[in-house]
Amino acid sequence: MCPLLPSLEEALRTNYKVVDVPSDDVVATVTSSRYGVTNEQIDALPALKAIVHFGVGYETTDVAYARSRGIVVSNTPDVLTDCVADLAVGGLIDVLRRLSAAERFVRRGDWLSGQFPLATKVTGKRIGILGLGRIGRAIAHRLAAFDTTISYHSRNPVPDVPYTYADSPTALAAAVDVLVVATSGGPATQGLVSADVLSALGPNGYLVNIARGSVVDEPALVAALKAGTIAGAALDVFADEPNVPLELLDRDDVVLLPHIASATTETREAMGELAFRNLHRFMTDGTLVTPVP
Ligand code: 8YV
Repeated sequence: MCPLLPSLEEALRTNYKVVDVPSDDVVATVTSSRYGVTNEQIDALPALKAIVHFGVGYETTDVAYARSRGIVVSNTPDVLTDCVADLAVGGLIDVLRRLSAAERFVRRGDWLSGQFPLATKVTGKRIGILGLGRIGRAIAHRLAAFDTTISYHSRNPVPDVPYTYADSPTALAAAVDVLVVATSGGPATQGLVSADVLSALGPNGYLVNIARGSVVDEPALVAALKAGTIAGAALDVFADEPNVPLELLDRDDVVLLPHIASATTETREAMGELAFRNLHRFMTDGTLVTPVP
C-alpha cells in the first residue's frame, strides 16, 4: 500500500510471488478502523474513488482530504452498537464489583486464607456519558435498568433525551460516580479526559473507556490511579495498542481488555457484511450504503 525501499521490494520479489496491481487500477480500498488509509496512500492511487472501513471509527483516514480528492468514505455504524454498549456495562460492573480481581483471587488460592475485600455497589450510581451518540445512548439505555442517574456531555445538548446535560467534561466528571467515554476518536477529542477531568472525577470515581485511547490523557490516568485520586478504570482501548502502560499490569483497580468491544462472532460478521455491501453498492452504482457523516 505504499512506496517501498528498493531493497525491501527486491527481497519481496526474491522470496514471494509478487503480483503488481497498477496503482492506476485501484478504485476502492477496504481497510479497518485500526489502519485507515493515509494521505500518502491516497496520493499513490490516482484512480481511488472509495474507502470502505470495517469498523465505526474512521479517524485513521483523513476524510476531509479524501473528499477533496473526490473519494467517498464509508464505515459500519449501528451493527456494533449493542456489543460495544454491552461491553461498556460489563467493564463498569467488573471494575466496581472487582470481578476480574476476585477471579484472580480465587485462581491464586487466596480464598483459602481470607475473604476478598468489599467492592462498590453498581445500582443507583450517578453515571456520566461523554459523547451521547448511538453508542453512548445504548449504554445509557442499559444502565437505566440499574436505577442509575444519567447525565452526559457532548458538543451540543441532544434534544429529546431524558438525561441531564453538563456543559463541559470537567463539570460532568464532578457530578458523577462513573465517567463512561463513548466519543469518537481523532484530533477533536484528543486528551478530552485530561488530568483536570480525572481530578474532578475524584477518589471515589471510576472511568470506563470503550471509545479510543487517544480521548484520555493516559499518563495522567496512570498517575491518578497510582495516587488514588480516582478509584479505578475499565479500559478496552489504549493510546498505543497493543501496548498497555506497564504500570497498569499488576493493578487490581483496573480492568484491561484488548479492544474487544465489537469482537463477537455475530457483530463482526454483521460488520463484514455491511463493509461488503458498501463496496458492492459502490462498484454497482457509485454510492455507499453507510457513508460517514
Ligand atoms: C474494531 C472499532 O476493533 O469499530 C471500531 O471503530 O474500534 C472496533 O469495532 C475495529 O474496527 C477493527 O479494526
